Amino acid sequence: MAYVNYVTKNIAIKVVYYGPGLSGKTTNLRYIYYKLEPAYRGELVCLETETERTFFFDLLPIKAGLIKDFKVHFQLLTVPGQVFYEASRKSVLKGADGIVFVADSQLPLLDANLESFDGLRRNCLEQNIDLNQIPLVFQYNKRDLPNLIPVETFNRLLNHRNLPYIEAEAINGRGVLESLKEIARLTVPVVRQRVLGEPETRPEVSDQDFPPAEMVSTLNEIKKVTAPAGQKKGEKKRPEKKTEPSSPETKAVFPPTKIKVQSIEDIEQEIERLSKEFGLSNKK
Ligand SMILES: Nc1nc2c(ncn2[C@@H]2O[C@H](COP(=O)(O)OP(=O)(O)OP(=O)(O)O)[C@@H](O)[C@H]2O)c(=O)[nH]1
Ligand SMILES: [Mg+2]
Repeated sequence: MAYVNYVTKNIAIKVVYYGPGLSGKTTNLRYIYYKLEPAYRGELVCLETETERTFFFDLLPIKAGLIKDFKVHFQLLTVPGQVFYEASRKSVLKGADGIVFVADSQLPLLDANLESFDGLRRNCLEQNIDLNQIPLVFQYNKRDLPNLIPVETFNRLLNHRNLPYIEAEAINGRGVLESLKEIARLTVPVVRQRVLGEPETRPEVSDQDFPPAEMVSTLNEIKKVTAPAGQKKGEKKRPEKKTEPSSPETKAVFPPTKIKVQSIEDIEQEIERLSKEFGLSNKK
């Protein structure tokens, strides 16, 4: 449930990127981080293992315009996909307002996707989230690779509610902002209704509302972002640059903050600090 601060007039909407290990969840956040103007986003905090796999979660707070006179912030979080981090996934899901399910489109990973979605169903149940109601968007990622799961198969097996789905190449940015936009379009009306008591019949947030025009350079420009010829799949790149989007303007910004986690307290302190920066408090 979105956090609302009636004094500072802030609303925080929590969106969780969920999916199997290595499906590209962190890559989504990294791309969003690199594409948004610094004025519209906080730090990208990545809690990683030594091998750059997500350990607890990644967090990226972004500012996203107004609902009435309330400032809206999205807190984008990723779960760690590796099977043994089930407890982390469960706790990251807590209080989610929306979910982007990032599936890995590679054919041999069909079972991993289905298992992850089953896990999502289970964890939602435990967190009192109704997976049949919560805003949910499917991102079928890694469409740049060969041997793909057909979109129809994904939709038949996962997308029973006939929800928005986006074919993506997160590594090149394709589909990343579209997915964010879709989940924003689904979550904002629900938050409006639940938090501000506005009727559900209210039209969904329009393209003009989110993202604000000045938030990204231009959406059209973003849609055109593709990997330059020198960075096609299979070619050697420096490993630490592997997940970074390749557009030239991204080089000017600072890299994400990487935190090697010592304890749960460290994590809570980080969230508190970032929330304060955005005029929020994480006390619910
Ligand atoms: N070819 C290709 N590779 C991708 C794409 N998106 C992500 N990757 C790569 O897949 C690998 C895993 O990406 P991550 O974003 O770290 O995956 P994750 O889902 O956060 O993984 P966990 O944190 O372990 O759950 C990285 O090497 C990415 O560069 C894509 O669209 N195409
Ligand atoms: Mg990750």
